[in-house]
Amino acid sequence: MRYEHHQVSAEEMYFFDLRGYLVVPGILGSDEIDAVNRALDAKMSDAVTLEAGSLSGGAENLTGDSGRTQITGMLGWEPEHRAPFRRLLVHPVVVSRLNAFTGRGFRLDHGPLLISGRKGAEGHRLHGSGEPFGQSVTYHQQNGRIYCRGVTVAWQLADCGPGDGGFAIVPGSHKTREPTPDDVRTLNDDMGLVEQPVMRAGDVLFFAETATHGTLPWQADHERRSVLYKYAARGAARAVGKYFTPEDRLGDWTKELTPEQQAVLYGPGVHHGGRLTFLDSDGEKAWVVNTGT
Ligand SMILES: O=C(O)CCC(=O)C(=O)O
Repeated sequence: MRYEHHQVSAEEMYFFDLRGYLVVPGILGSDEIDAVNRALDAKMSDAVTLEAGSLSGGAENLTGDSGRTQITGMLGWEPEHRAPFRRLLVHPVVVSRLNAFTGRGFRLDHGPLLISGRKGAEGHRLHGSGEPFGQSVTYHQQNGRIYCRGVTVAWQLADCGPGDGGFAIVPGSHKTREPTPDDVRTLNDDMGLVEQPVMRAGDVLFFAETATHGTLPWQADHERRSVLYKYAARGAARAVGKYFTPEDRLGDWTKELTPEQQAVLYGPGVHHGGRLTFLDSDGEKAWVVNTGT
């Protein structure tokens, strides 16, 4: 596949539209990967390990001897720990892809969330599908443009080799209009449809939330680390909330963010009376654009 890194290539558009996900490889260098991992290491004592069974939901092929380990709240951490997560929030490669996949004015709906686990950590029953209709995440395409209402961006901080487990998806399922058989969600009989994309630390994964996806039990000797940012189209709301501005939604600390970082932290809505700026990117930098209305 041809990646331009600085813009969405025609091949990337085709791949995302066809399969409902896309891995853009090699975006973070080893220094950047180390910076994120160091920040996570410093805060792992705050991480929560879920109870085994809570996400596998009784599916035999997804069971494990522990639940997944997770941590959130990174954007508000102490300055030395939060800086890498704030950079990733509006990474130019993300901005250029999300403008193409969700439409302009995309926003962070929730996250970031670290998903981690040691060998034997359970999987997550597959969820999401085109049927029933999911109004907050639906996938729509019109006049050569993609309007995917929920796109998750997952930064890989550890390798996911063949058979390691971790993120799994039914490619193409973001477009299905048929109910998903329960045996696919549990992997009792996935008909060969479930795929675990192979990724390396530093790669970034985009996936349509409406696609049928979940987690396979972690099988590798090293710890899994994936940090997920859940973005939504401007008019879509997934996590509920009654506030609009970044300060009202998340707290005063957002005042110290850059204009680019603030631009993605507003609540949903399209009639905003000129209060919003949108982001643009050439893949190397991202900048705010005044919307005027
Ligand atoms: O990366 C994973 O383990 C899957 C995450 C997932 O299922 C989700 O974000 O809804």
